[in-house]
Amino acid sequence: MAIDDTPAPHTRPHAPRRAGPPDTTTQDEDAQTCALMADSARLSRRKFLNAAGAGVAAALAAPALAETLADVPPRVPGDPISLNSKRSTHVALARITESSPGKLNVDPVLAINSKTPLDKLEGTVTPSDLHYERSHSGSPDLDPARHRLLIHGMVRNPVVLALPDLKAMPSLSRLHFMECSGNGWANWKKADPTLTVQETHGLVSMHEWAGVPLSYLMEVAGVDRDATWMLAEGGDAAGVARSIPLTPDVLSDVLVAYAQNGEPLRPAHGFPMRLLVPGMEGNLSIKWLRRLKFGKQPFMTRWETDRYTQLLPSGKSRQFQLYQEVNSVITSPSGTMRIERGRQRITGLAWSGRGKIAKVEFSTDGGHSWHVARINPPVLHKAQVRFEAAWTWDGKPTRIVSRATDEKGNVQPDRKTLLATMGENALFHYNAQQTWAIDAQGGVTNVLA
Ligand SMILES: Nc1nc2c(c(=O)[nH]1)N[C@H]1C(S)=C(S)[C@@H](COP(=O)(O)O)O[C@H]1N2
Ligand SMILES: [Mo]
Repeated sequence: MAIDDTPAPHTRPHAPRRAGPPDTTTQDEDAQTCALMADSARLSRRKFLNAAGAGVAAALAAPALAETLADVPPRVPGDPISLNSKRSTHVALARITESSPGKLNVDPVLAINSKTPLDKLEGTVTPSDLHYERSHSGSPDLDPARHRLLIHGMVRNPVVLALPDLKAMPSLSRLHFMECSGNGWANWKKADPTLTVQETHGLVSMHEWAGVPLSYLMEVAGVDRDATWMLAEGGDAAGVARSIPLTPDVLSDVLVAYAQNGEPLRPAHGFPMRLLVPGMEGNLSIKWLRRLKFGKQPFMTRWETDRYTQLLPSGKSRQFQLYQEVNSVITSPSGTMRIERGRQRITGLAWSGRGKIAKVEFSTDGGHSWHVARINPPVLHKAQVRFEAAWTWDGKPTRIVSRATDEKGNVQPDRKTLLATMGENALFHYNAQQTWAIDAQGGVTNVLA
């Protein structure tokens, strides 16, 4: 199987649509063309890197394009200027609902979450309306004029802040991923071959968040130096509340956010304010935030004595498994897609709650041999990166898989390694390498390695 690591051209490399007589190219000719294109792309790699575009020219040069736009529709007057731009009518993007691990597309009334369409997105930033949602008791639409944030406990000056108070404080904006600890949970025990990557991995999203650093609020309230834990509580009916250890990592990264992707938070994501705890399980990022309490030990809410504990093979439960460990997934080709023989653009996302992504590798032979994928900059702290690689599929059944490494040297485990320590009873923090099988017809399915 031929591998080349040159960036894929931004064209459909395989049999572009031609004007004029019907396309009589056979599959074999196409395969040869693709091999030629791959060769010329490889040859021109240095040129491509020096001057963007050389690889594209090489790819375009192979099957001649007809020099006419005769079959392109005529120009027509457009819609009037609008107050909110809509997606193209040719584009369908939506989250999907889930009621329990792998039970998908349920009536929204029964759903506990909805998942991001990772298979249909590009780059790294998730549009706000497609950010996955996990709400334990619905999404209240709070009145910002009446909402307050109380900061108390081991502090010198307890304070009650309204939204304008927060907005008057120094702010920061940062790009961070957010991931539910349940992401990947459908694959703990078995691999349903009908699942898409949205269904297996859609409980992760990435945004630009803006708000006030926690460390600043701690100064305002005069938090006692001996405080080591913080309780964060939401204003929703369930009153989701979590204890967060005041580690250096937390003190430097946590925000009380009021904006997401440039606009005020949307109600489903915590309007008018939420905690953002980068790199840690999503449930710590308390939405509709109304209380921060400082103390010397965890507050032992039911969310951490029961709900978010992790059942180990020994039958004991682990409490406070907070970090979202290094992870990656190939988003294309991925579950239920169909590929054609020839040149492919393999692409996906990688992220780590421990810091920056250092490397992403991919395998097109089920993990026997690995190649380094190209990472699109910027590579940011606790942020997703997009990786890409060019691959020529020879039409034989195989398996593709990715593996990320973070700057701390953590390597995404394969399934066997993860299960060796966690067993199969665990529900959260499934970050095993994701394998997609490709059959002789080019059909792509979710499998366990
Ligand atoms: N108050 C409150 N905060 C909450 C939740 C909730 O139900 N209520 N869900 C948590 C969980 S489990 C996750 S994964 C994230 C999801 O945030 P999102 O819905 O904006 O994606 O919010 C967390 N914060
Ligand atoms: Mo979650």
